Amino acid sequence: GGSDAMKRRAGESAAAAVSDGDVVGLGTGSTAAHAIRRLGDRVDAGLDIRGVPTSFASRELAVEAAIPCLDLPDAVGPDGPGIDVAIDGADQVATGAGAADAGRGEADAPAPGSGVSDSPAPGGALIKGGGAAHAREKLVDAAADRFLVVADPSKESPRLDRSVPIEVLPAGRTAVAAAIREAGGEPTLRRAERKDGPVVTDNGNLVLDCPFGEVADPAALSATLSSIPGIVEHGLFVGLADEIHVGTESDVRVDEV
Ligand code: DER
Repeated sequence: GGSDAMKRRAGESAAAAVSDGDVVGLGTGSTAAHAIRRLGDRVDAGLDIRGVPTSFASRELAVEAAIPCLDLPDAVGPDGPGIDVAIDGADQVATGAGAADAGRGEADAPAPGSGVSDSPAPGGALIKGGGAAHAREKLVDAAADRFLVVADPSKESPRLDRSVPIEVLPAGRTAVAAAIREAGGEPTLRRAERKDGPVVTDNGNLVLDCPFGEVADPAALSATLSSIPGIVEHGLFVGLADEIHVGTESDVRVDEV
């Protein structure tokens, strides 16, 4: 639909930011897929890059695009080349005052009218995990020197208020669900569409989709979730992004985050 053209503009804008010799984190989802396809065109034209896929799906796309790939452990470990840039989508991007406090707890947020600049904290706040790939995505996106988010305008919101995907160890699902309720979430097991039973991630785990209402303090909720035993990874990406490329009706907007 219309938004596919906007997703394509976003993905191609980020793909243009990749330099010869780069190791590139390849995100998951339909917007990142546009970046991967454009990188394939650039590889055809002589660009020398190595991709680091974040899922079975993004590896398939990279193979189709003839982008040479590195496995995550070979890219990110102390002897690896490191990741120069990662390109990845998001389910939601905080753009309002909430983003300003994303990297700070509420307590540190400047009092209204205090005149203290509410400049957005570096790295912003995202919700990811719609494609159940956020565990490896966070590894790659966090390891990258630069993390470029690619999105259409429907992903932007003043504050984060979408459901947060949480990857859980299957054995831990009931204990984790209880802990998530304690933290104010309403966990539901993500059902598969073309398979009986739940979605199983590339890592063999399950996904709980957890709305928390409006997330006033993404950094605090991120820390709370990360402390719950049995959670493999949650979809709050706080303070990790460097730029967001937003495809619009006729153009693309690139914002520092
Ligand atoms: O799984 C993810 O985090 C993806 O980035 C995803 O949620 C965004 O997918 P889309 O680009 O197809 O909207």
